[in-house]
Amino acid sequence: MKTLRSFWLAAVLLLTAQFSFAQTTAAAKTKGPATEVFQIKTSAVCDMCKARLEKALAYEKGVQEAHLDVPSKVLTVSYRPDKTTPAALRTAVQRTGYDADEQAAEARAYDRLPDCCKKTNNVHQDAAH
Ligand SMILES: [Cu+2]
Repeated sequence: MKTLRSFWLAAVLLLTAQFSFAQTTAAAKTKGPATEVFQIKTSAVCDMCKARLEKALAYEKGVQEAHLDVPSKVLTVSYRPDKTTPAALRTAVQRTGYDADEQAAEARAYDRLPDCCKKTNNVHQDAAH
């Protein structure tokens, strides 16, 4: 009888310990490292640019999500500040062939863009566009 009681006591203690352990790990998971959001004004002009930029940013270290709004040309990036910086994200945009805020696109990357995606193309300089 005595052994049975200590067995139950041990079992209860073990269960409580596991329960609190599970709770702390769950809390750590939802908290995690902070994510920051950063916006870059680009020279993107169409949906092809959007796909190209979002894909390029998705492969960047520390980027969790990238979304380009074509009408405003603004690229919104969710990133991990412990893995990357706004400056690195701007460089990634320039390397893809697009202006990033006041900084001009990398010339060679820009040259590789299809004609329709170049900001100097006439169709993009029309007042209508
Ligand atoms: Cu384009």
